[in-house]
Amino acid sequence: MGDHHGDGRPEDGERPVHTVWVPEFTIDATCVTNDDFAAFVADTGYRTEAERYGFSAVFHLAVRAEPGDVPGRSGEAPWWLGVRGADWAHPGGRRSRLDGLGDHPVVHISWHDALAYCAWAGRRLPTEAEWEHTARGGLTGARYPWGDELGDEWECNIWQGEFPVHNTLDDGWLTTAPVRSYRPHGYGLWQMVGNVWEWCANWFGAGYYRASASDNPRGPEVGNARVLRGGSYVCHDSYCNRYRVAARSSNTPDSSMGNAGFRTVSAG
Ligand SMILES: [Ca+2]
Ligand SMILES: [Ca+2]
Repeated sequence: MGDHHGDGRPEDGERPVHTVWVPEFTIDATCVTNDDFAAFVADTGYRTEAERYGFSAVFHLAVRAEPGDVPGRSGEAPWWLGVRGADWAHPGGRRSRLDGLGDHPVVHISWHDALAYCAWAGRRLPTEAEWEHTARGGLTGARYPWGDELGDEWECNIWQGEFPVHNTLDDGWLTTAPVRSYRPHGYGLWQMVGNVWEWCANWFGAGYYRASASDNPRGPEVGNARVLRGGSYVCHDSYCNRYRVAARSSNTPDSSMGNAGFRTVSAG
């Protein structure tokens, strides 16, 4: 695990590189889709945290809402807007629908929502170690699931152009892409990097790698934020090169946003 190249920001805690072992598990080849999540909601009547709070974070170019639904911007990341009425079924706000997005990853899902889905499906979230082992697809120390270079053809859904105002759509997508876009990596999984961030089970600790157990590490015992991995369609070298297999991020477990979802692993 960890950043073999020195690409990461020190505060993200991608180093030191260290060896871990994880027990055998199976993991979804793709993120949970809107169709998958709709089946869960139809069966259980579950309401996500974004639905209960009445808003979620939407990338500014993806907003489909009345002006009154968009009260303000955050100073730190003005390209993210808190949009009233944005939720998994309305990813851009009240004026958006899921039409044609059934095979896209479900978004506006908090960590708590992801756990509720997992409980229904008889699955669980991957630990951060399981996620990174999987993302590497059998390569050791590589930057991306397919190797060290981005290459001539896009292998993942990130941002091209001038961030955050002009996206050239070189990779085909402004926001989410269908979960089976591009090509699968060495283990046959799709889009471990790019498209949407993926929730992991454990708490985030920037200093955790210095103290991590080597046998099936499960993260710090306490924390404020849960781990997110893999980067998203908003990632761009100019401010966020976290579409690498070693890159780490986090958010509070009740947070939801239009560029984060999850995949599940076997519960056994
Ligand atoms: Ca893109
Ligand atoms: Ca991903």
